[in-house]
Amino acid sequence: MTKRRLNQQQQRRISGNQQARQDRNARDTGVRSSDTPDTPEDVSTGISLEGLIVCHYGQQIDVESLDIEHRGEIFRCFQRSNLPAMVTGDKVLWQIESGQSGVIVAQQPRHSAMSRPNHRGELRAIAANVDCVVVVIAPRPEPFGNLIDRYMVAIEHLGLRPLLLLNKSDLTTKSSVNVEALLQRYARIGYETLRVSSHSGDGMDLLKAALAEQTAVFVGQSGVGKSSLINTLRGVSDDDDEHAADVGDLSVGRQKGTHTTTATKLYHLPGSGDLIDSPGIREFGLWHIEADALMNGFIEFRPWAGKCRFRDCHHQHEPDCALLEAVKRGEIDPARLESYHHILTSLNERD
Ligand SMILES: Nc1nc2c(ncn2[C@@H]2O[C@H](COP(=O)(O)OP(=O)(O)OP(=O)(O)O)[C@@H](O)[C@H]2O)c(=O)[nH]1
Ligand SMILES: [Mg+2]
Ligand SMILES: [Zn+2]
Repeated sequence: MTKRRLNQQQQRRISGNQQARQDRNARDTGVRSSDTPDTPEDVSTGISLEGLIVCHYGQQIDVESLDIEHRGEIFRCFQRSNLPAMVTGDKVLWQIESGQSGVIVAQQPRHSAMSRPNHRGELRAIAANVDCVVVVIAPRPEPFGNLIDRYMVAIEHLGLRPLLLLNKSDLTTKSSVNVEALLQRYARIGYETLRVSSHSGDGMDLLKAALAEQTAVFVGQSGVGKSSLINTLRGVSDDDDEHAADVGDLSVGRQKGTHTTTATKLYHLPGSGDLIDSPGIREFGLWHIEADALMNGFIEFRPWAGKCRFRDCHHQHEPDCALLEAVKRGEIDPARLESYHHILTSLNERD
């Protein structure tokens, strides 16, 4: 079955048709067409409108109308079976079926996507048309393993902007992992980092400024406060049942997240920009990449690529290894080299 994506000519034709229809509407009625009730015309002629996927749960997809017709309204849609899998953030063409429901008839081209592999190792988008990936960590739940490194490698390969965010700066912790030191490690490498508290508001203005005009997806472990951060950025209280994204307490005892958010959802930031909330994850498996590509994802290793004495150097105990020497001189954090080896081993084991 052929997957339907619009070519440029089709898109031009559709937007031309839509523009003509909108001009006609405005001329004939003198009112914004979104003020007019649904007409049978929408159904019978199958007019395609522009829309944005704002939430995707199983088979059901919420599409926000971007068309002058019904702008800002949400329609519960399903997608035609010949279309590729779509995700929150995808721009689509859709048609009204009845009332507030509709059908997606085409996917518009994506300029980017945040992706991760599924259990078969195939790369799957989790959010489309994303500019920035906010990797959230917190003192509680404690960051685990080399999750941050895996995220950073993936974000680098996908050509997106990473922002490492330490939330819950209001908590003082005696945790075994010193999250402040962890944040500093990435800041030293040159990554953009911020330290905030969604509860006290500390640093939230800086975060808002950093995300202006962007579509940012929030990722990380369950319970680090992704949904709470999005609520605070939107000026909505966590307790506002009608407008807030659901926020869930950590488990009693182990202080782990409780997987409160179950669907990836897009929220508009007042002013400019969009925020995408995603479910917390247990681990981020990388898709298959070669050692060279993995090394390239550790951005501070790049100046040393190809500088080892042996072309097939494994950077473990070989003489004149440029990476080991850089570690000795304090130019590479040993934890990052260890993390690189750890990821490489796990990729090889999986294969
Ligand atoms: N002390 C403190 N607690 C916070 C802060 N931000 C969020 N929390 C709390 O952390 C817990 C988890 O918050 P959520 O926003 O549900 O976390 P999440 O990352 O969206 O979790 P999932 O949806 O399960 O992935 C809740 O009890 C929040 O109230 C903060 O800045 N300080
Ligand atoms: Mg959440
Ligand atoms: Zn080497």
